[in-house]
Amino acid sequence: MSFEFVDLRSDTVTRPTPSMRKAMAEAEVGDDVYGEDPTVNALQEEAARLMGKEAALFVASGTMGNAVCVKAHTQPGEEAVMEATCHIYWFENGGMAAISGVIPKLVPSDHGILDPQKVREALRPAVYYLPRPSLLCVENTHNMGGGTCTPVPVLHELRAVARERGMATHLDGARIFNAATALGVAPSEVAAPFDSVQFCISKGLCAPVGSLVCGTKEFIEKARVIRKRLGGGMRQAGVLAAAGLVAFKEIVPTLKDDHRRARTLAMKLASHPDFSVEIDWVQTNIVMAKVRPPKTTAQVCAALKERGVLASPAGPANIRFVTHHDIDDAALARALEALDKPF
Ligand code: TLP
Repeated sequence: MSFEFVDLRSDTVTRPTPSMRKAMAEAEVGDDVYGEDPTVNALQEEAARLMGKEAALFVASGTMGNAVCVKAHTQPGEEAVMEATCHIYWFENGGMAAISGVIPKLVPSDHGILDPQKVREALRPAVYYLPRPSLLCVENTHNMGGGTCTPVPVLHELRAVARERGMATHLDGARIFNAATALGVAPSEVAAPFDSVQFCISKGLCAPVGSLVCGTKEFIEKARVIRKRLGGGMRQAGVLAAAGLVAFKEIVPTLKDDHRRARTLAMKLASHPDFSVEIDWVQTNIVMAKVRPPKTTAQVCAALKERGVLASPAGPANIRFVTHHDIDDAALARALEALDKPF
């Protein structure tokens, strides 16, 4: 057998499980642009049910899901308010500007958790010559915050702030099932304060491709038009959707194990001379470890690779480690062993 790295770069590296591959091979399909793919329809219905929304739309990626929602909620020249290190701002090629013509208003936070009062203070006054803040975006769990969870009461406070100004609310819930697992609530409770939510089946849920956008029936009809305009009208996409249906049943209940392994890894990193970790902020499947200077993140990632472990630099000082379904206890043990000595 060829050598396999312990790949902790992201939960996007997960591969479909054997039962997913079987479901994909056997999926009933049709032309989804005609609304005739029964497996896509089943996935969308189940996604809407899980999120407590009226309807859902299968899209190609989390990036497309966020882009469709930002476009559906805004007009060019308006402002979208969001946390300063969020994915929509940092990692989506300026899509909100290129596709929707909106400008971002960035609100700094503690580990990705927006403070409702700070959001209120960031909103420009309602004066005709100022860009109108029309959308509040929240990320839960928060990726660059280190997989942190915004508690449900705070989400409701954020919604209240947005409503004071007649703004729509969007949740980048790429990892909403991780958030719900860690918070001990149903995903629909995390989604409730939002007019739209996008979540990914292609991260910790192991499906190969795709995200779901959820909202009212009216919103989803608007989103469907935008998806098509972006080239995202897929045809026999049931082969992909089938994996998502398996993920809800088989993978979601295992996310707690990913979180347990992340915590074990975080403790090990915290005791390592070359790292520091804020252990209380390790809440789900992501560990942000700060590299102690003079060592650099590039040096440490290269040395980890030599020891069979992959992780990614995240910003100038941090290395991000992400646990997922393909990291079982044996793989975790290999990662821990690689951290037995200094770099
Ligand atoms: N995140 C990826 C990278 O792009 C950073 C990762 O490895 O974590 N929202 C959030 C919160 C995300 O973390 C990601 C992907 C997306 C949206 C975009 O999803 P995709 O990759 O499906 O476009």
